[in-house]
Amino acid sequence: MDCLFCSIIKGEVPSDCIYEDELVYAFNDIDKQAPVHFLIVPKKHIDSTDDLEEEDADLIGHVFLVAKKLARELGVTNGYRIVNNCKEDGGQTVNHIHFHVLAKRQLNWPPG
Ligand code: DGP
Repeated sequence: MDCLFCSIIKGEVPSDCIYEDELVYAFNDIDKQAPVHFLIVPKKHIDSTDDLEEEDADLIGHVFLVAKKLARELGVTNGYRIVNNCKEDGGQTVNHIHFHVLAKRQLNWPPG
């Protein structure tokens, strides 16, 4: 199965990596929507949030703790947004679960 984010995690496709551990890989988004905009991608291939299983609960908790840690390290002091687009209506374009972290500008609500 061809998966862009699996290829990025394996280093087969270059990326601007900012963090990696045994569970997740984080890199700057190619299509930046805020001064800080990176993706946290579980190394385990899961298509979307809709495909999560009970056994993935700790992994997703870890994603959020990594988001907090990286935001702090990047000097984010005024808040941030974590976004997960799920499947077609949710606006997901890469079918490997991932979490956007956006910061350092006032973000709008509601989303489009
Ligand atoms: P989503 O629409 O939620 O599935 O977000 C996918 C994001 O992935 C989108 O913001 C652009 C980003 N992206 C797509 N291809 C690449 C790539 O090759 N490198 C990087 N760094 N980001 C990518």
